[in-house]
Amino acid sequence: MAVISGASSGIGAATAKGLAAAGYDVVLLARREDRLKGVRDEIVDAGGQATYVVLDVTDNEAVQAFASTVERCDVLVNNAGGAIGADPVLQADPGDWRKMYEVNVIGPLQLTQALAPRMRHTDDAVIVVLTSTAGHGVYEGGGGYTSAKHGEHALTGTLRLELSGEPFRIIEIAPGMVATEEFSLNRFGGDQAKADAVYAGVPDPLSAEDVADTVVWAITRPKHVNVDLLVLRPRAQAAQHKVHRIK
Ligand code: 8X3
Repeated sequence: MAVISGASSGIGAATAKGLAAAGYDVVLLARREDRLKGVRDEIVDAGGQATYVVLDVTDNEAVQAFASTVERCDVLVNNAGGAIGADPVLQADPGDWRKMYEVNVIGPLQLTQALAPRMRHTDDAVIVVLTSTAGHGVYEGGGGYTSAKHGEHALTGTLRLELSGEPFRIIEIAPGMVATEEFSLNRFGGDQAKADAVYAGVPDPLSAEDVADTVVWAITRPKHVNVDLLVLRPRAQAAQHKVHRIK
């Protein structure tokens, strides 16, 4: 059984579909029930096994209550996360930074703490963390998000060290520019023009499905193969700041 957080849209939904197609029973977690239902229905209509639970990963009581209903879990994909704003450090709202730390670091921490004990039945437990290239470099206006994603990268690496010798694979996938329906829209508080500007003129940014393919590939490697860290960018993004745009 595979649990995927942030499964109501984007990379999380695409990963849930990919894992279901690979034969996993999937449990979809997210806050929005209408969206979860839609993803669940798509998976079931395609012949897969899926259920959903409405859950905010930053709410530890709810995370614990969910975990207490789980008997066995083989795969956990910590995907829920996101950015708020693009303000320079000197102008940024500390409240936004706190929210980003909560969803990108504390959320995965809580879900991992709650589910890891339920993954010990297998000799191939897999925990995937979707970080970002923002966890491996910084950029102007990205201070709150890059700080949180660096924190999530540190959480992932620490977990791998601490579970060494146990049958866990700890996999970090760090995508760069991915054009999903909501990431940039959420970042800019629903401002579609600002969200669109992020991808303007970029030939073929990554899609949610491109990232999901990679996540499913990493999970389905043999149990002795741990994809520690995989950085994934579109061809048009040679580095965080080096983005090829067609005028
Ligand atoms: C998203 C990548 O470049 O917007 O995680 O920080 S970026």
